[in-house]
Amino acid sequence: SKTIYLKDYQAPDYLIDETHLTFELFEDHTLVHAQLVMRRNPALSADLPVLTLDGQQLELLELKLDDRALSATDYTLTDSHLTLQPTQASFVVDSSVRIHPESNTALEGLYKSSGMFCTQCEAEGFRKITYYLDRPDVMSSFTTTVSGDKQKYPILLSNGNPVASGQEDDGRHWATWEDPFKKPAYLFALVAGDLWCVEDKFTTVSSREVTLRIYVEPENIDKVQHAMDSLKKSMKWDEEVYGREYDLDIFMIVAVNDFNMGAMENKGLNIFNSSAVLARAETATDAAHQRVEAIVAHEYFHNWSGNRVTCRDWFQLSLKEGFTVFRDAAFSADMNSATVKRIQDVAYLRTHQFAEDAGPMAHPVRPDAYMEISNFYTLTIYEKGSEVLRMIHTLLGEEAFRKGSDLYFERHDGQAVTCDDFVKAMEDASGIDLTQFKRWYTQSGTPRLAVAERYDAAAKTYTLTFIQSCPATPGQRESDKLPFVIPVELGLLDAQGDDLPLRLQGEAAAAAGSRVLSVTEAQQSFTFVDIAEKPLPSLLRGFSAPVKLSFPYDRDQLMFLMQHDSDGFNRWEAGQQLSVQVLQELIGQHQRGETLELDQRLVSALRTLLQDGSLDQAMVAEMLSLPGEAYLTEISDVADVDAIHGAREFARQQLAEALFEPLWQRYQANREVSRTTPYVAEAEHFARRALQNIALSYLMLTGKPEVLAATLEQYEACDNMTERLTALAVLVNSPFEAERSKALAAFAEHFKDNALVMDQWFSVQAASTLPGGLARVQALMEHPAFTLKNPNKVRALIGAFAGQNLVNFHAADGSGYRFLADQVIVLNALNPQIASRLLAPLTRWRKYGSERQALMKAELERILASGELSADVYEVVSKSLA
Ligand code: B3K
Ligand code: ZN
Repeated sequence: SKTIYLKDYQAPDYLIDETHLTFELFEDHTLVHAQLVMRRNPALSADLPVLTLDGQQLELLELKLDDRALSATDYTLTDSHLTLQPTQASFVVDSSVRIHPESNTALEGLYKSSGMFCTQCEAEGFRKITYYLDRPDVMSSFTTTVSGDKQKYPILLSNGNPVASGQEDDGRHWATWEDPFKKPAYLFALVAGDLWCVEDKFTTVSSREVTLRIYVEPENIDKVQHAMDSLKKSMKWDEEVYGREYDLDIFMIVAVNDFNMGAMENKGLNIFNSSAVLARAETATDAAHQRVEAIVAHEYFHNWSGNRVTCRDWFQLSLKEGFTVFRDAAFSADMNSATVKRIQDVAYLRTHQFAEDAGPMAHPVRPDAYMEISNFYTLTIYEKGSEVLRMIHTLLGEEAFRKGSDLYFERHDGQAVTCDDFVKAMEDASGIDLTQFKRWYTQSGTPRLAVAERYDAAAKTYTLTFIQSCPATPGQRESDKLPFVIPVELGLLDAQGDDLPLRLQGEAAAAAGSRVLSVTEAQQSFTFVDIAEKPLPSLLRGFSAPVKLSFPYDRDQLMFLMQHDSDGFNRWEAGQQLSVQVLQELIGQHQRGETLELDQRLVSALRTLLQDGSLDQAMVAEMLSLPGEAYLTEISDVADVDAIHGAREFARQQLAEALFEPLWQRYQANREVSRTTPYVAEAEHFARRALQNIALSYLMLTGKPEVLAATLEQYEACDNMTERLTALAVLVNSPFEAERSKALAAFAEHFKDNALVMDQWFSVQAASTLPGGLARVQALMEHPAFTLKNPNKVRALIGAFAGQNLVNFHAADGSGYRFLADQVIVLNALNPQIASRLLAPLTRWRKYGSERQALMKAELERILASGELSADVYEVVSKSLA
């Protein structure tokens, strides 16, 4: 495989002003006719170089240049390109190709899913549909005609507005769509199928009426209202918060069952994984409802951050993805609890993105090289990219940031631009120089920020000294890395837990209780004056920068912060740090073969929380959740899988027993409300169920009969999937074998026709840490509802096993690794993108002890030697072994 470098970027030789497509859909092939109205790029010289079009897996039937049929001697064809020589500055290329969507298992380009045709073109799938300049800086208007059997495919959709349709005499019909907005080919979409839709209207801020439609298979028509509500909220929010109005007369979402990721922002015709759009009480959990809301918003927001203003090249991917994640996070924060949203995002970032940053695939937010672009839809591009935007927002403030985004959209509407262009708009609008800040785009790895304090009682000064560094990452030595701009939001607490007024040496007046310091040097001190007593610092409030901060808090200080910090995020963070300290102590005891002894301060801190009826229940639920095994792995130098699992389970068990009474009370009170209130998908109800459910999972660890009875009651009598799935998971992880089997069987029988619910049934079992996990997963692969061809199934069973069931996946005999490698080898031929993603846990081999390292590496080597590898799998495996 060949590496592509950012430094080699060149503007396109030719542009495509208009693209006219005709698709003739048949059961055993599809014909695609493309007419491309092209011209020499006027920004380049007047000579006429050869035209090289991208094209893969296409059978060329006919090729014309300005109406003149070309013969095989007039062009060159390889398995990835078609080259021909234009003779004038403006010209028209006509091509006809045959493709085979019916046998496309990679789910890229045009393919079939549950009998319907659909597309996925980002990043480079359009070249599997027709010969084209398949790069995001070539933007064209599109007209698309689709024809197909009227009975099988009554609905024929593409981007833009419908302009014509008609019947043919042989049972076929056709429809023509016109998209007036110029777009790159990656935003092209086509759908044909037997679909029903829910329709609604949205009136934009300038009083234009937009038709909204969500298309699904008929049996799912009762599961789209939540997505429709989310869409309308998103449209309103983007008008209010970013001044962005929708631009076409119609906005469509289509749900498909076989999809490589969550959803895709095709202009005017978003295509969604059905798991990211379908939601109703009986079949989708609270988390699934919130995920649907977030993804609907994310794809809708792309209409401006991605579509109207797009990326010049794929190295700039975070330009649209980091920004759009930042936008959807703010939206979700506004719709639900902002603090809880931040906690969940940070926990996810620190567990998964930090691990990526520390592994063989680490790359900057703006990468400078890749082999397969599909491998770069990463946590770094999305989540860290969003953190980078969040820091810009923190440094500029709300108002200047909005001016900057307005300027960006206005200046670059209709263009394909770079991350530098975005930052320039922010600088121009705010007058703030972001030159040094831009290192966040080019330097990979997670910075460390060590903080030390010094209090001078006589001078009444308090000094904080920050030392930043960033570990080596592939291609970047530690010594090459220059200091980042790290915004540190902080407060200083007095003995009562109140925020002290903050005045830095040299400043005229004190500011209110929380402020942002910009740490810009490798080592830098800040001295606060008029500090009458030694304060307790609350650092990095709201997680104001994606760094690993260390400060030598003792456990009593952390308990104090848990109760008093004015920043909700940092109250949670103090609890996490306390838990980490306590768990690391237990891990050490486990490793030394000592009797485990839980620090009772953790028990009393959590007791205080449970007994305080005034706290937000969602916060209490978050604070009761101990750091996960994956996070404990990430922060270990050498992760001891068994000690981590043993220590964490011991702590959970101890907490369950010590806190039985308050947990039981909170559980019963909340279950009582759930029992008597119909399901509502809103923050306050999410909060109640979250606390109810985490309480239940602790309570069941005691094995008491009244808890088993309560679990069975909840399982059978609830009206929603959140309570039902929790009860099922609690049983699946319990020693009550008869009840477990019975519930699993009843669940499968009841939901056997609902693929998304069956995914949850697979996941709950795949994640069960009881011994024998691999054998259970292998047995489930034989279940009639399982298939390797459906990405949701692969993620639900194999992905959940390797990613969430760490004790079983990391079994000392290497059986988990062998199993995963076997699946990757099969999937490599079927669906390279899914194979490559599934592989991630094996790439983390450096985290483990030498025996596991050897076993994991051996499996990577076996994959490498297994035959012809896709670029996707080859890149990840070869970089992991390098
Ligand atoms: N832009 C798509 C992701 C496409 C992934 C291609 N392998 C979804 C999103 O981020 O909104
Ligand atoms: Zn996106």
